[in-house]
Amino acid sequence: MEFIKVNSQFDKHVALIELNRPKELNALNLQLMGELRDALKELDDDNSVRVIILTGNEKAFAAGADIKQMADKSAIDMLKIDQFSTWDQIRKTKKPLIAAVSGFALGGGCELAMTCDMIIASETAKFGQPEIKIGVMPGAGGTQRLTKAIGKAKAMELVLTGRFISGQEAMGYGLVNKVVPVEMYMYEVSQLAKEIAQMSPIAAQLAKEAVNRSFETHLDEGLTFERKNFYLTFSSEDQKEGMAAFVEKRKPEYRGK
Ligand code: DAK
Repeated sequence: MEFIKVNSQFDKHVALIELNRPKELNALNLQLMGELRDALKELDDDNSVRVIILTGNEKAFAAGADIKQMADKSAIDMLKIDQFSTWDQIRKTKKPLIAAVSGFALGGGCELAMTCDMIIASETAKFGQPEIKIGVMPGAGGTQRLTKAIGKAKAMELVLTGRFISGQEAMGYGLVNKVVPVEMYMYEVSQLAKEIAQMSPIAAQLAKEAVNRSFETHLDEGLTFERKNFYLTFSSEDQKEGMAAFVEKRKPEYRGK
């Protein structure tokens, strides 16, 4: 792996992926995205991992897709490269995926953060969809996810002006879970990951799937989907363990079975 670093044992049941193209502010070239897709798939299949953190560095989470790599491409070149399958694969990660964002999260970088399930930001974080300034528009979910996350008026403003917003502002719009000083954001995200890693990984996966379903369906169908996943949790040993532990007034020991 040239452009990402993976630590599958960052903490108990917690894995960490760091984007690692610092000189280019973690611009997302095709190789990096391929490596990220493969790493996420591997961690998703690894039974010892329950939560995955995705981060960049203090200066940049990711400043977008690699403009230099895209600049001279034709529409057909872009179609043939078929980046969508990579992004789709990332979107289908089953385990909880938390973005730890400091510095720039722009264009594809902002879209990548929004693909994650939660975002912890540092006070220096800057979110934006500046594609309009280079004559294009968001292409990896920006117009859809940003609008769902922050509403039409603000999404229009960001997409049409290319302006950046701070982590604090992003939190005000509901895009970000928490904003903390820069020296704290990795600590904060690891605390959140640890907390989730203590839960039944089966319940966590089914719950994540149900929350995400709410974006894709109407209420009735979403409620049916939720109910089926709820019933499914009763086929796990973890459900028996969780409820027995409650009754016996002890801490549950989930085994992901
Ligand atoms: N691509 C390539 N290189 C980049 C880059 C990027 N997005 N962002 C920064 N760099 C490089 C700079 O060129 C510079 O390289 P050198 O000149 O040193 O070789 C180095 O990183 C440091 O950047 P700066 O010197 O510019 O640093 P500053 O602090 O002055 O400015 C900045 C930071 C983030 C404000 C600025 O670098 C900037 O505006 N960057 C571009 C931001 C941007 O426009 N992002 C959106 C790109 S379009 C799709 C999937 C994804 C996408 C589309 C489709 N499909 C699935 C189909 C996504 C599209 C995009 O993201």
